[in-house]
Formats: sequence, structure tokens, C-alpha cells
Amino acid sequence: MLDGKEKETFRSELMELGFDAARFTDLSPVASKRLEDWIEQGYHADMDWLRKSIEKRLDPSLVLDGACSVIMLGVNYFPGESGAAKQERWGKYSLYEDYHDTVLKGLKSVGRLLEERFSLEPTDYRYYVDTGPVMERGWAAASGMGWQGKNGMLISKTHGNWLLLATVLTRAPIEPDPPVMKRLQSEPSRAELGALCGKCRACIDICPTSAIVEPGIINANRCISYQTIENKGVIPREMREGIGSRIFGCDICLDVCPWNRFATSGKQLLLSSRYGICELSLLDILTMEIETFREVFRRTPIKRLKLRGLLRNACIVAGNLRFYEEWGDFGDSEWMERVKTALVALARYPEAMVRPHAVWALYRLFGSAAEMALKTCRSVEEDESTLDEYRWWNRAKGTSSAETSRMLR
Ligand code: B12
Ligand code: SF4
Ligand code: SF4
Repeated sequence: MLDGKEKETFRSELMELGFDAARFTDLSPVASKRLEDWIEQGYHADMDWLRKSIEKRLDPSLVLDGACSVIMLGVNYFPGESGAAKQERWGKYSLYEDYHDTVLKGLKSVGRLLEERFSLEPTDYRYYVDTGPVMERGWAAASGMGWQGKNGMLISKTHGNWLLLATVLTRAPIEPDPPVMKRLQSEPSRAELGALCGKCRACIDICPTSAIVEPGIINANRCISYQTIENKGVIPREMREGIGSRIFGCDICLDVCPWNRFATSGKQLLLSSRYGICELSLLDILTMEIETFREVFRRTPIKRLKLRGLLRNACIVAGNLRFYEEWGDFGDSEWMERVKTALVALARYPEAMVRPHAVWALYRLFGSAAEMALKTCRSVEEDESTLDEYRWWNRAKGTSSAETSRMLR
């Protein structure tokens, strides 16, 4: 068993590889019921891969036979004092090259370190950053890296909400670190969500789509992060207004957390910043061609959304301009005319998934005047979801005047 001074030396070696936090735990019983309940409630939306890997997620020895330790590693991605720290439009993690790739480089070095230090073979450990069948926040809480807040995030006393997590399962026995709260040590399977939140409920109250259904429990169907990143199809109409000005991901419930006041930026050795993304204007995005998309979002997590996903999200942001002006000036008629032209072009975009969102945005921004602009598009439309969008606005027109003005505002 690695413990005492040797364990601390090992921790320092891990930190030298670029990680901002390194903690250890063993494979004590886990809070399994929570994941099962969450999936049973349908809170996983269409992320069926979570349900399919449920056994492995609950029992790491099914991922690595004979595993006895979990090494939890954290990478602080807080962008410091830069403008990227203050913007709300892009999930902060997306303003870096894809961490799945950059942190993986650090994990490969951890593998080599494990082999040297414990005389292990590559088959004696497995590592993941986000993509593996492991409950990274649960293990991070068990290791004492932090605790899970009412916003569901693993919150660290020193890094706030800004740690990306990576996991190494290994057959090397390492003495577990204590959790943040003693109570969690004696009853790890009952780890308390929101353990150090006290009476605060800022994240629950601020979530614009009421996605935090209980402290620490997120209904992904209602979460902007899910809708703008993971949903690969049409975003439900009732979710669109709540998305506001956020084009990819959502940090609202993270930004508001008072524990962030202790956070500083990290080493950034396993990250490569792309803060320039914040400079893109809404029109840049609404009129973006595939070559520019590939160039601008090369190696970033946004690349996986594909151009059609980004255009879909941009249409929603445009449809919300009246209420959220971070992306432009609703009162500037010349600029709005350019937005209109871009949206009309997207209402006949070759990939059908984009079109209902463009129609939605045009009606929201220009009310009945959108009808004229969309006349030709509508006459040739064959996609059912887009036709449904036209029908919906038509019905809205036919309702009582108070209701119509609400829907066509
Ligand atoms: C699916 C997923 C999502 C979904 C669902 C989110 C959710 N709350 O479950 C969506 C797409 C909405 C999402 C959004 C985001 N995500 Co996400 N996501 C994941 C993923 C792949 C699985 C999470 C999961 O299993 N959810 C199911 C619920 C039931 O599990 P849970 O959140 O882990 O919480 C339960 C367990 O911890 C359990 N538990 C309690 N105690 C213990 C003890 C032990 C030992 C164990 C095993 C379990 C356990 O009880 C908890 C409550 O049910 C993880 C990576 C991973 N493999 O873990 C990243 C991950 C959670 N996401 C991450 C991030 C950064 C985000 C976003 C901030 C991205 C963004 N800017 O838009 C948002 C934040 C939304 C939020 N407030 O949670 C980070 C979080 C880092 C951190 N410090 O917490 C992770 C860990 C990825 C990573 N490797 O860094 N995400
Ligand atoms: S990420 Fe955004 S939408 Fe999701 S729970 Fe947090 S505040 Fe709500
Ligand atoms: S905002 Fe408040 S309630 Fe939410 S996680 Fe942070 S401390 Fe907890």
C-alpha cells in the first residue's frame, strides 16, 4: 500500500504532469440508487449510452478487473482575468482546445509514471477524461477533491466550480484520502449533495429553465447545456426562450456559486486557450460557411456540434435578441435587416434540422412581417418539423389577440 511520504511524493509527481488537483480513493460502495433513479425518471434525455453502461458506472471492477484504487485528477480551466471569464455566451470549457485530447496527453504520462513506480503493465490501469463509464463527480467527492454542490458540480475549496475531471482506475493499492466531510467517510454511499452549500440555493433559483429539480439533481431535458451540445436534433420550442444568449453550453449555475471567490486560474499546462472564439459576432456565425467553421473551431469541442448544430443554436440566440442583447442591437434597424436576410437564407438551409429554428427566430423577431419574407421558403418546404413550425405560428395568429401578441411578441 502506497501511503505516508511516498504517497505525497507520488501526488507531487502527478501535479508536475500539469494537473491542478490529485486525490486518491478506494472502491467503497457507491451511491448507486441515485444514478438508477435519475435514469428511471428519464432525466438522462436521449443519452442512452448512460443507461447502457449503468452496471460499469456503478462497479469500476467491471471496467478494470482487480482495480482497488481510483486516482482522481483535476484540471482548472478558469480563464483568469481575461474577457473569456466574464462572457456568458460560450461554456467556458469550450474556449479551449478539446480537453478530451489535451488532458489525455497528461493521462498518458500518468500511465508511464504508474508503470515505473509500481512496476505495472499497461493492462493494470485504465484512464478516462469524461468519456469513460465512471461517475467522475462521485469519485472525486469520495476522494475529497471537493463535494457535489446543489448545482451538481464537483466544487473544490481551492478551485471552485472550475475543475475538469479525469479518472485513473488501477490495481496499485494507494491509501485513500479523506473526503471533505467526515460524515462522508463513514457513509460514502450516502454522500450528501450540497454538503457545504448551507442555506444557499443561488444556483437553483437562477437556472433559467428550472433544470435543477432537486439539490444536485439535473433534468438534462431542461438543461441548456444538454440542449445546445448533446441534442443533435430539433430543440423543443418551449426550451428555446430559456436558452437566451447561450450558444454552446451553459455556466449560469456555476458562475453564480459563491465558492468561486476562492478560485484562481490554474497551471493551464494541459489546456490550450482559444479565447478568440468570444470575438465572433452573431452575423459571423449565422452566415458561416463550412470552411470557416472547420478553421475557426479546429480542435475545439464545438467542432463535434458540426456547423448545422451551431447554426441551429445561433438561430435560437437570434430569436431571443429582443430580450438578450449581448449579441447585438435589436433597435438598430440596419443591423436587424442583415440578421433577417441571414435567417431567411437559413430557413432554406440544405440541412433540414436548422430550418425550424430559423423560422422560429424570424417570427419572434419580425412577427407577421416574417410571413412575407418566408413565402417562397414555405412554398417548397417538405420537412415535417419545419412545416410544423409554420403551422404553429399560423395557429398562434388565429388565437385571441392577447395570446397572439404574446406568441408573436
Ligand atoms: C452526462 C453529463 C452531462 C449531462 C447531465 C449532467 C448531470 N448533472 O448529470 C449534461 C449534458 C446536462 C451535462 C452538462 C454539463 N457538464 Co457534464 N457530464 C456528464 C457526464 C458524462 C456524466 C454525468 C453523470 O453520470 N450524470 C448522472 C448523475 C446522476 O450523476 P452525477 O452528476 O455524477 O451525480 C451523482 C453521483 O455523483 C452520485 N454520487 C454521489 N456520491 C457518490 C459517491 C460515489 C463514490 C459515486 C461513484 C457516486 C456518487 O450521486 C450524484 C447525484 O445523483 C460527466 C462525466 C462523467 N463520466 O462523470 C460530465 C461532467 C459531469 N460534466 C462536466 C461539465 C463541465 C459540464 C458543464 C459545466 C458543461 C457546460 N459548461 O455546459 C454542464 C454543467 C451542468 C450541471 N449543472 O451539471 C464535468 C463536471 C466537472 C465538475 N467539476 O463537476 C464532467 C465531470 C466532465 C469532466 N470530465 O470534467 N453533463
Ligand atoms: S447548466 Fe444552465 S440550464 Fe443547466 S442546470 Fe445549470 S443553469 Fe440550469
Ligand atoms: S450556488 Fe450555492 S447552493 Fe449552488 S452549489 Fe454553490 S454554494 Fe451550493
